Amino acid sequence: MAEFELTRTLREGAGRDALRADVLHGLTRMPKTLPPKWFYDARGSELFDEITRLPEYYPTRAEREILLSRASGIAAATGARTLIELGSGSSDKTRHLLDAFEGLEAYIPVDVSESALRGAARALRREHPRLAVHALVADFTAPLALPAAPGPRLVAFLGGTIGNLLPAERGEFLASVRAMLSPGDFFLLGTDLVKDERVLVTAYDDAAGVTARFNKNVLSVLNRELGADFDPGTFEHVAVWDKKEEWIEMRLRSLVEQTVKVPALDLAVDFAAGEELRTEVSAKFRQDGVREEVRAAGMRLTHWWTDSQGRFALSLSTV
Ligand code: AVJ
Repeated sequence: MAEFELTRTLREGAGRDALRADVLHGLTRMPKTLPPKWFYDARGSELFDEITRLPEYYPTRAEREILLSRASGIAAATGARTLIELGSGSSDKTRHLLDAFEGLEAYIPVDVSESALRGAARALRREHPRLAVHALVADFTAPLALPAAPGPRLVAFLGGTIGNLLPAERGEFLASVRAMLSPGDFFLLGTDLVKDERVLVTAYDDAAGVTARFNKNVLSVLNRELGADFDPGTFEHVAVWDKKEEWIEMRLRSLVEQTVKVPALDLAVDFAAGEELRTEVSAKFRQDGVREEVRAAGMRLTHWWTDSQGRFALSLSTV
């Protein structure tokens, strides 16, 4: 029997309230912003999946190369009996780890999407019948109450998603990861690395226009969830490299002067022609920066692995 436990820590309607608060805050300030987490409705998740298969979008393949080549090294370095994965989604990347972790007893996937968690937990229990799976429906950017599980424990945050947090949010996030760890536990982090500007911009502005559709999809989310009347056709996709911050910014540029209504918030939002709405930052890292950020959160970097082309890194830290 492919059984697993599932714990919900999100109260009913929490997602709706958070979306309303984010949209109200982001669309009434200058410059306008929206947090990237609202990209991922069913359609957005599909489009992101398509992005990971684009020739221009290297991070997924680069991280997979490291996971496949280093899984047994990570297992040996940590001796983990429990794997906790933050933002686990479909748990696709985790499979590369699970196959190498012979001593693993428990897997705790954490995600806001209950449907993704159920699908992943069911499949993993089928492939690893002796593994205890306890799925946690939770927002990992808030402090987590984890189920009891045997140590050493490895907390993993893969995919470079840490780059979607702003520096202050990153500090808070790393501090909350630190709070989950006991002595002997580890933190495995995936980070995309600073590289040639053209390679970076192209990864976020692909020739087939998939990333443009992914970016504009957030407007459809606002239309559906808040009754807004965004016309995605009146916005264009923009990807720029901010040299100073060392992050990619995705924006939506209004092609015309227009007013958009958001009835659920009793809001009318004016856009000037050419005005840009920031929808995502995707920070790129260097080893020194990651070491310093984990240190500031009370952890110590012990391992640093990159793919053969030096585009992406997995790092291991401990307390
Ligand atoms: C969610 C961090 C993997 O920032 O690269 C892909 C999201 N945005 N293309 C990233 C994304 C545009 C992605 N991650």
